[in-house]
Amino acid sequence: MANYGSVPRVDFPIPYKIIEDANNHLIEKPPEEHDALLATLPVQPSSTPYFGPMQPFILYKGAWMAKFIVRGALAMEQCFKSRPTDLFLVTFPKSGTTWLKALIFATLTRTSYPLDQHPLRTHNPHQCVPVLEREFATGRSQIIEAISSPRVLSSHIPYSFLPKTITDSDCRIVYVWRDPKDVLVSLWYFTVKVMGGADKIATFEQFYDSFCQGVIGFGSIWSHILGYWEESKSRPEKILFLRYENILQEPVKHAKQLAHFIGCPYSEAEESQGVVEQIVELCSFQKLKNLDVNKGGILFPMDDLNISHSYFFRKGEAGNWKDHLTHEMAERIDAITEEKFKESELQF
Ligand code: PAP
Repeated sequence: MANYGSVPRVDFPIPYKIIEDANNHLIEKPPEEHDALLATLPVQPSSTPYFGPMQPFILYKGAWMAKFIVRGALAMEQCFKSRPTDLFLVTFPKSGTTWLKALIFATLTRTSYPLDQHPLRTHNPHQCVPVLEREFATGRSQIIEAISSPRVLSSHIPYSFLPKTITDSDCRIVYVWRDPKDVLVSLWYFTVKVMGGADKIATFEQFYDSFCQGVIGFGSIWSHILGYWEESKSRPEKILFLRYENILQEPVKHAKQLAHFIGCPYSEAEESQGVVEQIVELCSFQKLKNLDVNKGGILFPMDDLNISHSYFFRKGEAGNWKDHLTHEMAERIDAITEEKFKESELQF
């Protein structure tokens, strides 16, 4: 086991293991230097439906965001230093983050561990790939520094929030998007679980309305997707733009594409030995959902949020919205998608 200062290290970093091992040594208090700026930003009216402690949202760069995300983005702008080998997974929440964290992490570490003893069998994918803005917002940015290269980091922030150290450097971004209707339904069920019941928050219809208006804590899903899409068109070597439903349909093809993009393509020998299929299987919904580690356990015990590992595994399919949205609700979202995407060449 390598040693990083006083922090014990595993050979390939599992970031949240670093936190546990560090025994909170790397935890500072949340940054305060942007409090004055944050206090000047427009705040969502108190009459807005309530969906959880991330509210009230604030308006930053045209997006209604949870305050801690803006705090994290500002701290990243100020302090984060990317490395050329960094790899970022960016998603609008509930677009396939957990799955792609697993796929990227398993792909990169496939020679570090025998697949039958891979850390994904004993760690939730979110323990393997930290969320940048979360760590910066909560004073744990040193954990990001402590990870050895190549780092895999994730984010939910819009492209316009990314610091220049990410946008103007050689590091690469994998962006995944998903049918907004399935994102909405997935986000609703997740919110209900985190809040301890649908009776604790506003109604599904209100949640739906807020989602359509982009007032859900991460800005508008359509602007989020388009921000990364436009950039990926001009810099495909920088941003790999993937769609959840396409990966579901052809996981092996996308796993190969992903491996190539992140700089560790499968060799002919690996392909003939079926390694790609084994990675896809290890990261599949059924496999991950049924692992003991993902049936329980709290993801961020230090945050008092009580997010169980199991909350990230619900249906894992395309089109589950059909069981939850009326025809009119679905049509309204599709009309927004069509309208927003019409100038962009992005096919829905
Ligand atoms: P996050 O952005 O908060 O991390 P994220 O992982 O994107 O969440 O979303 C969870 C969704 O991905 C769930 O979708 P559902 O509610 O429609 O079912 C979850 O089931 C799905 N999911 C998790 N793991 C996988 C996987 N291995 N393959 C396919 N879908 C998955």
